[in-house]
Amino acid sequence: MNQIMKMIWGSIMVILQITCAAPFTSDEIPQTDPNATNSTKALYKNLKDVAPKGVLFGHQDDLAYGVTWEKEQDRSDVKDVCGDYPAVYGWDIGWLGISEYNLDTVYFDDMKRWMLEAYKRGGINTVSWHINNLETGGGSWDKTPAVRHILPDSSKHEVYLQRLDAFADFAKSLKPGLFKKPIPIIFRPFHEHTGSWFWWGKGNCTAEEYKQLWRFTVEYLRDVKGVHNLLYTYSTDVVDSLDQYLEFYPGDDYVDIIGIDNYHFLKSPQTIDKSVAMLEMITDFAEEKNKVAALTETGLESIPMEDWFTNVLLKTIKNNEKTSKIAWVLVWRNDRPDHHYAPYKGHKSVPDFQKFYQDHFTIFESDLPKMYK
Ligand code: BMA
Repeated sequence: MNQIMKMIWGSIMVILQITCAAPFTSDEIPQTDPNATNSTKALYKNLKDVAPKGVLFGHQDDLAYGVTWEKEQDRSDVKDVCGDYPAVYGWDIGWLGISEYNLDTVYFDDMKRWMLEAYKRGGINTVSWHINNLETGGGSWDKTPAVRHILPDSSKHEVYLQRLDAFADFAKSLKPGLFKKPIPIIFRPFHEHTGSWFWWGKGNCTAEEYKQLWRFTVEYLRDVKGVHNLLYTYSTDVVDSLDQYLEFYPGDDYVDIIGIDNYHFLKSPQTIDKSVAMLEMITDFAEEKNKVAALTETGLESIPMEDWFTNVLLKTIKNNEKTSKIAWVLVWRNDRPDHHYAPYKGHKSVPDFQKFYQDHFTIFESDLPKMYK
């Protein structure tokens, strides 16, 4: 090879190395899916990076309605009171596949539009699933045992597959542009299972049945339906110990995010210690497993305590180095004056929420780094 050819060949090799270099190291890739889309991998890595630096604020159904309004373009009760959107948007797909709208009357077409709007502004979407009892057709709170009936080779398995197919279509349809891959979703099915109020909860199914259902769900969505834009969140209700937390844990390869829902011990400053201990427990476990921890649901219904956001919630999260490592906190929906978890215009908790917003540790949408790059 003459000198010029050598130079050209050398340059080609350098370009190839740059363009083909794996952008993620092996422990940055979500363990549930090595073939996750690049933006899903990026979201996972960026959640890990941002977790110790601050806490993302999330709100359920934020764009869909507020205490005194519904379906107003670009409106959000959170934005009404602090001028910024939440960083994390919670949605629920209960009734997907059997109705055009979910159990709280949010139309799935609207939900998809809002999810894409949130993504385009840089926000993050997480989806929970108040799925009907597939044995009886009743709601999630119908405790008739159903898990064993929807597992493979059982009487209601086909019905479960139809629901999963509907979710796979939903997840794959969330494309931000014609030739773009669907946007990442943080999927949080079968939550609060350490309590016994849902049909997938303790006492209504065995831990083994729950694990089988979870693993089947991941494998079916990923391997049969080819859904590669999901991060899976395991979230219990409040627990006393790591053993209790892990009783239903389906395994490291089936979970990306270590979550906990905690309304119970965040009702007053008196129980902060218990909440602190639980956050320490999940951030320790997440660190050991190289995963992300999150306070996946909380809130004080109708916020009768004016300083709840700073004096209970933020105090718990910022309590110490370990508690500070949760990636996000999500408060539940703003339905009506006696059932809302974020403030709305005129509510007495607004001044304190503004302090919470201004605190350097809280991250709202406009503070977010680029989560998909
Ligand atoms: C509950 C309440 C219900 C709602 C359900 C699912 O906590 O908010 O009104 O239907 O969540 O979103």
